[in-house]
Amino acid sequence: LVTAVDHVGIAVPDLEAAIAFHRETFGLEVTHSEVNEEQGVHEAMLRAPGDATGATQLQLLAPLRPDSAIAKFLDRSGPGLQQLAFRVTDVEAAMSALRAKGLRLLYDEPRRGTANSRINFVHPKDAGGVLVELVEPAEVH
Ligand code: V0V
Repeated sequence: LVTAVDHVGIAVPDLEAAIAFHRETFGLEVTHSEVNEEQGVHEAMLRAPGDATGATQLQLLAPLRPDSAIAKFLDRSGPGLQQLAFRVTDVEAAMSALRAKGLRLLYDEPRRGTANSRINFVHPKDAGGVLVELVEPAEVH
């Protein structure tokens, strides 16, 4: 079902400040950044310099709007780990398999994630208190 840990997501109030912190403190490098209007985030993906393409990345997530998931998370919990994302080859198949085990998915159909991936989330109450994301990467050509 799961082929890799795709990324770990941290909610941050200020994306540029968080990028600078992770670059200057830990030497991480930004590989990608984008605005996802539907998800209400301005995000960046970072990786350790020794890691190959496809290795687990760190995702920094800043809110675009006060009613977004990240803004609500920051209000309730403050900055910190917000999600764990598993890479899958077929997000619909993963959704079906998890539904069959009685887990609640947040969306009926996959939505658009980072770099045109297809994503869904398992409700944190059904995954040990962790917001688990399923990511089917876009095909790389
Ligand atoms: C809320 N809860 C969490 C949580 N957020 N627990 C663990 N991790 C989190 N991130 C807990 C919360 O404390 C409540 O526990 C309970 O879940 C239900 O909370 P709620 O008030 O009913 O719901 P909300 O309004 O806090 O929403 C929570 C959910 C929301 C997970 C439904 O954040 C959501 O829709 N997330 C999916 C979208 C998302 O996170 N987008 C931003 C990343 P108690 O108090 O009842 O015990 S975008 C992204 O990752 C992209 C683009 C990508 O990777 O490609």
